[in-house]
Amino acid sequence: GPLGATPTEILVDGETVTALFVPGSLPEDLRGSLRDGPDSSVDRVIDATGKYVIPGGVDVHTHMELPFGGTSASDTFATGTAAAAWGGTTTIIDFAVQRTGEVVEESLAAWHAKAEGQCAIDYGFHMIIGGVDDQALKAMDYLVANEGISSFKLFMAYPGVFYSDDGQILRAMQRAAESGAMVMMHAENGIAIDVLAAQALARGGTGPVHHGYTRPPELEGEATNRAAVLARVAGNCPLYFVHMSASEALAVVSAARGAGHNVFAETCPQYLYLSLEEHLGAPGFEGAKYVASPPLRTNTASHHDDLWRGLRTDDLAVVSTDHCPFCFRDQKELGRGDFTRIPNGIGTVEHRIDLVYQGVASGRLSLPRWVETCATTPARMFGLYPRKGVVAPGSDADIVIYDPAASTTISASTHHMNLDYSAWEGFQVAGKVDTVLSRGTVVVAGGEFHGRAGHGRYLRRGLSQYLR
Ligand code: DUC
Ligand code: ZN
Ligand code: ZN
Ligand code: ZN
Repeated sequence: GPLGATPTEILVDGETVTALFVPGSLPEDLRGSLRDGPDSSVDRVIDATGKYVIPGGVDVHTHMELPFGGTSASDTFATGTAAAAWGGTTTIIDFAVQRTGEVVEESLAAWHAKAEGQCAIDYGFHMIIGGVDDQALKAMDYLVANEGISSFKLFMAYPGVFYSDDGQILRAMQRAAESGAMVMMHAENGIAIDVLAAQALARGGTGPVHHGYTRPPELEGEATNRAAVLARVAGNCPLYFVHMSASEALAVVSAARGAGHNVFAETCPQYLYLSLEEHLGAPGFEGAKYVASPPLRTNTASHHDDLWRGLRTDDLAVVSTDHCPFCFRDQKELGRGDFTRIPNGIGTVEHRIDLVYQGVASGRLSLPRWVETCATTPARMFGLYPRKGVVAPGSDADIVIYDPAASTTISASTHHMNLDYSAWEGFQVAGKVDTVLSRGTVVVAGGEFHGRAGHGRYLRRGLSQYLR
């Protein structure tokens, strides 16, 4: 194998990995059957010499078909999971949404109806609790015990939409602390942001760049600290910060982790590579392509470098995508003349493994950290390990063969997401997904898609395996 790899032979039976062998140690009867071909007990041999063989990627933050800002995220479960598979991701955890006044179990059923029979790869759900009340709190326990949903997202942003106030957050955290469920937090001070946004519009600041100016990193840092304090007061509630973008927020997580609290965080490729000036601040309405929350950060501070450091030190444990695509032509367009009406989101589910691998290619990240942040740790964090996130006897045969010698250029003209532009247009990528297996079935090989909608199954998850 290439640098840093351990040469290994992997035996798959049906949907499951059954054995790993040090090369040359394969029992003679098996080796004989490999040589003898089709009528032997081994049906197929895939030669991955010179390539990396890694566990299938686990993207724990996607929003297929999310209704948002009067429209819906453009990838369906069918198109989004196929695109994920193309990029070496074999498991997603999507966010089912409960809004104020809705019954949690009914909202969940509606999300199941969207995904059922549509997915090319296995999938699980977190639950967004948009209306924390007595009924929703009770439902949290029910979902943990009966539905395989062990994580709940709350929003400190988006007043009037998904927002929870501090009292609601504290109550949900107390509940989660009792059951061992994870609270996932969107940490931005949405009350202050709405004031800044209204002031910007009143001054005539209507373009996409104002989305960035009105959501300053201090307000991510403040909300992150407030959430960490509330989690502690709630009895050391397990707390996971989604889509961390700012140095100020990471500093809070580093301190909380240093103090031994059950605090974790993820970041996303857009916060590692893209900037407020270059992308959100692109001429005309181009910046709308990069409107997501939290926003891309300034490149005049050290956000990117700090986030890469966090990935190395494990203060950032996971890279997810927050995949939430909206087409430029007919969806981002809704916010021309008023940046607050631009649907928030970027589509990256197909490119996460490649984009994080660039950290390995450039020497910023070790090879094992690439696999940990993209597959192993997300599986452990959300109760899917060792079924997912590892190639080991008994694990699902979700396997990616990655060719470090190949390269690609990302483009909307070649990607598989249902999205009319790419936030990554022209990005030169070292390395390439070669072959992808989902539960023993080859879904991508030789530049062709062999997957099908409905192959993917719903995953019931246990509690996070990182809790103390
Ligand atoms: N952020 C986004 O960019 N899109 C959807 C929801 C969110 O929190
Ligand atoms: Zn969010
Ligand atoms: Zn999200
Ligand atoms: Zn479209």
